[in-house]
Amino acid sequence: MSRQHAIAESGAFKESQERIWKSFRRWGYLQANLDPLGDLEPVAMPELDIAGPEADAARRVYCGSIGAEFMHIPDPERRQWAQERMESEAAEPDRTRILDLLVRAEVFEQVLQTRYLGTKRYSLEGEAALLPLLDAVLSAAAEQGATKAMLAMSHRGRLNVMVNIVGRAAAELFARFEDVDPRSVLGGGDVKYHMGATGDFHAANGQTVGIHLVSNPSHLEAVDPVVMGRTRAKQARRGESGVREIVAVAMHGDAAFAGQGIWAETLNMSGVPGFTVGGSVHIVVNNLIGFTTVPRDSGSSRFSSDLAKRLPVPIFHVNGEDPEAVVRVGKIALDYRYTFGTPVVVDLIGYRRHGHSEVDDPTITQPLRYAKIEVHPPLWKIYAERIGADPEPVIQRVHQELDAAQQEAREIEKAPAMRRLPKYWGGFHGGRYDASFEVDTAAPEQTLEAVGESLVSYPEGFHIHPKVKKLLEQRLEMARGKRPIDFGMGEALAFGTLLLQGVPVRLSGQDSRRGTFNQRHAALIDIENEQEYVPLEHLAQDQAWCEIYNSPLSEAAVLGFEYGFSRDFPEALVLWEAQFGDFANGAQIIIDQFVAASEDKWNLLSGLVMLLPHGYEGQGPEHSSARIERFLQLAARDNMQICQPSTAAQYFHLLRRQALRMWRKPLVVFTPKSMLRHPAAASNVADFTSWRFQNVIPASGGGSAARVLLCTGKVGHELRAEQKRRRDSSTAIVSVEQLYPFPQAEVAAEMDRHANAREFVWVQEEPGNMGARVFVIPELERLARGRPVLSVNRSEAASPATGSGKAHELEQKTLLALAFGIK
Ligand SMILES: Cc1ncc(C[n+]2csc(CCOP(=O)(O)OP(=O)(O)O)c2C)c(N)n1
Repeated sequence: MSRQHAIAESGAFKESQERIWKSFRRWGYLQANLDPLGDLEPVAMPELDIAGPEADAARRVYCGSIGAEFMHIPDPERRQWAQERMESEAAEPDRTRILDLLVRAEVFEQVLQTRYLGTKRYSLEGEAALLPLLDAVLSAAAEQGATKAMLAMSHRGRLNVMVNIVGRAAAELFARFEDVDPRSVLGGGDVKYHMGATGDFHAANGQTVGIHLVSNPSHLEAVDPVVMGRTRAKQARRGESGVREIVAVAMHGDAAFAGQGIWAETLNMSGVPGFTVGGSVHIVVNNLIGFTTVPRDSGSSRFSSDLAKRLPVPIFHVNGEDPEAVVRVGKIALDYRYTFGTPVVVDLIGYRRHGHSEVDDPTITQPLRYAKIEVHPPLWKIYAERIGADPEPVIQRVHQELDAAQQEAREIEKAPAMRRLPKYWGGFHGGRYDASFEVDTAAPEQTLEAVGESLVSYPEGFHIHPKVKKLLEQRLEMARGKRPIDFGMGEALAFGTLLLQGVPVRLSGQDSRRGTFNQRHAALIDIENEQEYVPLEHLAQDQAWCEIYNSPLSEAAVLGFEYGFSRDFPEALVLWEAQFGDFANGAQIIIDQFVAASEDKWNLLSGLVMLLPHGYEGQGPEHSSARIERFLQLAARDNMQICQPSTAAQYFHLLRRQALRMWRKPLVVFTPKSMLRHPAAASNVADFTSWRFQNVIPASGGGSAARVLLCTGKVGHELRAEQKRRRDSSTAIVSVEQLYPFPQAEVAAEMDRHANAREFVWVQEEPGNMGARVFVIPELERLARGRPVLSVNRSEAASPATGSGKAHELEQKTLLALAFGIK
């Protein structure tokens, strides 16, 4: 053979070898040995039907206990990284540590089962490898410089993780099982497998990582964006080292991961500038079942993790019965997060030893799988045999520890708090409203003028859009008291004055930077190069930070994220804006479970602001109503504030009040659309330099009216215009600007002031079954001292508004006429 021929042949040989490896890198995961019970059959792949030593070697790497998906990532550097980690020798694992954790996982569940028979605990048995996996992830995180990990997880294995990873004392958990202190949570509180917990994880290298296991509701995956928002806030507190120091690790059930849209929304946000957290580790605790539903019925693809492939991120499937492979994958995943700053997914495949909960019988629906599980040994046993270790001493020790914890639990009299709040929550209050919380929200005239001037300034040579230029000129006149201040400027002044006082501002929402109604213009855009300039970031050297983001077109995840952010930045004004208030119902789970109820359930506060454009303007059923009625139905025990400011100054004071009071309660604001520029809603500078938010704007006049109309929002302006048109002097119009907590004293004062009024009329634009009517009428009746309380509203309806602009006008005309007593 000629030399040249030999070289060519060896080149061809190399190429064919490389082709073999490529095939296995690309498709090997489909034939990997991932399911401990063997129900997940390998997929026939002609590309992998190759024999020979090279194919055997590639098969060993890619079709063993780890199935790696990374060839869909376009960036060659990332593929190369994953390939090298897969194809290099695994580090020697700490087998004693692994066995210890496996024993702890199972003994903990058995003790709970024996002592608290018939109680739901959502056992981890069948997925015991989750503990060594978390241990590997968090230990690797410690090596990378993490000081805190934010953990999200649902029910499965949560109690186990609380004790064995978060480091809560088992005694505290047992006390929860004993329900030692029911009186403290009458009508409130939450079940033990939803409670959050904080603690310390002791990493393999001896370092400590603080852990926050985030409180969550039953609603699966709803916690995902919350944990990301919390992570981002904690990272922001740390500054430059934040992304390294704080890492998010989220666990998911396989059925929930495949099915819940909020997770898809959260994933989509992971690379968007206002929402990144420098990557996160996601673990699918995949027992191949959801309650009674098998994967075939849970989704349309082989793996529940497939959704994650919408992003160029790696997915590592791993057989949960090969703990050493699991530990290896945990480290690879964590290192990937730190190297490339994206999400990474570990799909931990195991089984579920019992029913969905322990009171459920799984043999009714999956008799064959459960016949296998019945005789399947626990993982610690399999592993101890595999490594030739005697597990008995560990088992004994863990039993002794848990027995002692049981004894200790009996002595506990008060429900133990499983967490401590970070220091930055010191000084803030929850609970009932108290007048002592009130603060002065007025701003000095010079400050307003200075802020106003900065708001309209931009760098030399910046090419401003002519329409924006005009708007800025108007704003300058507003700041100088030469023109009434409109809503957009009122908001900018609220933000600006707060920033100068050291209060950071974060706002996100769809198209929020410009503003859906062309009203905000937080970022100015150079028309020649699209460079952006945010005047609110350039007020003063020592001002607080200001971040205003356009969000993806998602409601649930973005609201969840901002709620989470507010949880870890109580000193900031954190706002989420709906495009139209109507769309906030896409985030209903976050509203119900976190915004409205987190104080009641978990004693956790938030000062989040929701801005919800609301008002009947003939724009159809889905651009009219932010569903005031739904928020009012959620209101109880001063859990939040629900307001509809009708002037720019009211809005200004409301935002400032929210930031400057130490009372941390969510604030729902129904914001205007057409009223944004309406002269009646504009305010004078004097209203900003004095006053504070008025819960009720009293009627003008001396109190001699025969009828008193009470209302909230834009209709008040329309009623006043109508009154003027009619030259009516016998009607008084009162604006209720805060609907909840209902300002009883102020409303009562107004009603009493009109001693001769024969009747009180609640007027609203919304249909009778919507709006504030159902909530307000009983309140008014209580205060009316026997005088009649009537209401004027649109007829009850299934959808909030008509689709016809003309019909709207007719309705509105009738509504105003009725309000003035014309039948
Ligand atoms: C949004 C939502 N829908 C339905 C339920 C009721 N539910 C609770 S657990 C569960 C099954 C979850 O299966 P999976 O995600 O695979 O987790 P596993 O329980 O198997 O660990 C269901 C349907 C819920 N909690 N949340």
